[in-house]
Amino acid sequence: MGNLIFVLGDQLTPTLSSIAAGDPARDRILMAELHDEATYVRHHKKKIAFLFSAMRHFAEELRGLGWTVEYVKLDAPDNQGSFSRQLAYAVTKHNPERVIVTEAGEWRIMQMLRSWQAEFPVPLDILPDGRFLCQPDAFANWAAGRKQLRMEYFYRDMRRQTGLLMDSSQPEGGQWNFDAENRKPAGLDLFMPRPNRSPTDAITDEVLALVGERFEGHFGNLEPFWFAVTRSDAEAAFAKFVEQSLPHFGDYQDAMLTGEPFLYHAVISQYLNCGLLDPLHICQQVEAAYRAGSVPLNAAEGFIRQIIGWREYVRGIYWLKMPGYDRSNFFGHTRPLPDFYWTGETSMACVRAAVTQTREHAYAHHIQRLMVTGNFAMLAGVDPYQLHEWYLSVYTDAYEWVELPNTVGMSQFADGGLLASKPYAASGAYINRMSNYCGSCQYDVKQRTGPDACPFNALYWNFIARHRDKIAGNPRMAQMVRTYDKFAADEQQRIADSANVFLQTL
Ligand code: FAD
Ligand code: DLZ
Ligand code: SF4
Repeated sequence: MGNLIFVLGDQLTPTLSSIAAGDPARDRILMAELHDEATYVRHHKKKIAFLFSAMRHFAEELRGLGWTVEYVKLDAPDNQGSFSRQLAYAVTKHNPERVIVTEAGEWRIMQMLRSWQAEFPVPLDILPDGRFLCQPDAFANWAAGRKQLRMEYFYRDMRRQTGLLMDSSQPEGGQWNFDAENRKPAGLDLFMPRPNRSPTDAITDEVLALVGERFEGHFGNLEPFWFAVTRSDAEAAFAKFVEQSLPHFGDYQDAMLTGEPFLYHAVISQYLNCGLLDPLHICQQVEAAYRAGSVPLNAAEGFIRQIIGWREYVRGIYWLKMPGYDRSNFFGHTRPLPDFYWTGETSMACVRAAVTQTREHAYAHHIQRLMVTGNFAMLAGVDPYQLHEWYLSVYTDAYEWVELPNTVGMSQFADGGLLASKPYAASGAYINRMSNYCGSCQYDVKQRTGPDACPFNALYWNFIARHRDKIAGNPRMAQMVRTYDKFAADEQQRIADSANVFLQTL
């Protein structure tokens, strides 16, 4: 035969470099559902089902384009369980001239690919992943010599590079960033949009049965299952977002509401990250909606910033800092992850809401991840590595290249400020301002200490006190340290006591 093209589970894009390098008339594509990949962290059942179904549908899409696809289902007799064993098996079976693969999204698997180059008896080509707008070496060049790697400057370069929302050499509307107009709390609205719900088909039903049986003990509800698993359904879900939610995306980006997990968010990261949607293409659609007058500039700019700014930036940080970044622990936190991250059984209404919807949907929006579960973990001193494994396993969109910098860098400040300019630490007042959770909570968000006080409050001031040496020099934290210093000694003692009593219950 000709070449063997190994397509990994998050490479479901027909224009992928490895596929574009092949010839359907003589080459063969290999894809495999692998026990090792589904269990190296115990992924949410819905995440595994989503990916297996999307992989199976992609294999069909490729066959429709004339490719020969060897698709190894999880329960196939010749399933070897791991990337390395599956490839070794296929190489022995087909004796290809070359093996072609697009570089993997994770450092762990890139190491594997590189080891194959030495181990396997056939030449192995590793091609760049052209689905990203900034390649790791370009990011390293951008980062070289800079004292601080601020996303905002990276983002401006990406705007110039892509031409998105540019008015010749100037940013559209005269500003790069319209965040000052964003971040309003949302009100309950009967006409709140909902993400598109794709019906399951026979392929998805078969996968759901398989996952239900083989990964029964994994976290999360398998059903209802409504994620898109084909490119056309993912595109339809995105089109619905542009029409219904995007006009309010900027306004309510940071809002949280009981019973409304999705608000005006796109709920597309799972599609982008496995290759069903293309980042540049969707940004171009958003720009077109703005230019057609159906979306305001603050929403279009805010959305495009998340994709060509944050998404590319965290990937750049990941490849710049791996290996080793995953073990960052600036504050030296060691507390085990509390059980309620799995059960949702806590009296804190905000944490309960975030964990419960995570169990149901394998989704929580950015502010829930950052300011509820992430913030709580940092204030409580949870080991960032354990928290990283939690985020990696519970969200359908979670792959290490994007999850790790968001967890370790943005939410835990465990890299000491490489990614974030200050720790995202907040007391209950922030959650109260941005949500309606506190109204139904057993705790009183207005009290700082005592058994009825919102735990975020004492934990927040206790965090400031415990880490004052590490944060007092940060211009954006110095004011909080000064405020703490002005508290009377007995109030400082009450804060420490309240925080410790609460922490002992974890
Ligand atoms: P929207 O709010 O509608 O935003 C649109 C798109 O922008 C997203 O789909 C996503 O592709 C991109 N985006 C927005 N913020 C970020 C960001 N900070 N980093 C990268 N892309 C971003 N995102 C993941 O894709 N995978 C993860 O594993 C992941 N883990 C996270 C862990 C923590 C602790 C935090 C704080 C954030 C994490 N994020 C992760 C970023 C963000 O929360 C999700 O991208 C977003 O919630 C996905 O929902 P959405 O599609 O509705 O996004
Ligand atoms: C996340 C995941 C899961 C759950 N299962 C598979 C799988 O069965 N086969 C596969 O090829 N990839 C899977 N993945 C994605 C990988 O763990 C990994 O994130 C990507 O291959 C990195 O490029
Ligand atoms: Fe969360 Fe505190 Fe509000 Fe309760 S009172 S919902 S714990 S912020």
